[in-house]
Amino acid sequence: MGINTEVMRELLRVYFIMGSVNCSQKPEDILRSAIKGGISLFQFREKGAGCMHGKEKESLAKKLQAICKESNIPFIVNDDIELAIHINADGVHIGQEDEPADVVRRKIGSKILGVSVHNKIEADAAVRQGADYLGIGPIYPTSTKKDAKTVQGITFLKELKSASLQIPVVGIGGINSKNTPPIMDAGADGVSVITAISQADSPEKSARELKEAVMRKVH
Ligand code: TZP
Ligand code: MG
Repeated sequence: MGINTEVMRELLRVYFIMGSVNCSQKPEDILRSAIKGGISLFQFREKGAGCMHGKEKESLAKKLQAICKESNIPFIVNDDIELAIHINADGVHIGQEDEPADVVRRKIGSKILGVSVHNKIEADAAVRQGADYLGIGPIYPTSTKKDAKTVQGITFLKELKSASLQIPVVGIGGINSKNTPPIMDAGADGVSVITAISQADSPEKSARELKEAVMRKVH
């Protein structure tokens, strides 16, 4: 584990995730606007039909990483551990279909490690294997992730809270500023969103509204 737990909680408040296929404007413009609005963390998730690969993907990653760096927003890479190491990203996010968290932890050293989990067994394993935070979802219906698991609402978040897990947690899936309060009340440290920001007319305004909704409820 690399990062301080309380710092991690703060980074998870408004966690923006995006890849080229999620964007209706230029990804660089969306990211700059989202940063102005107050996002706290960014994940490059280049996935789905028509997504980039190889050098093209690396080039977009570097562009977005440079924008994050200007504003001190940590830059996380989804799934692609090799890319994360190659460009010296601040962390990686993996799911249950990726390499085991302890293997990834050994590869990335003290970089941030996020793991998606769907039940207490997966959560306990991720904690043991060195995760810095857990991603929980889909909380609400989403059309962004085609292979998303069943919608779970806030049930699992509440279960984790009552188990007094110390690890920071973030909700994902169909989240916007209006439906954020129950997620925070259930014990999340923040919300992660794709569509709510990447498809907004004003990513800046959307990020700001998310931040306000989260900050009203920060524990
Ligand atoms: N994992 C669970 S739901 C989801 C991921 C990556 C997609 C979230 O996207 P959106 O657009 O915020 O619902
Ligand atoms: Mg994955």
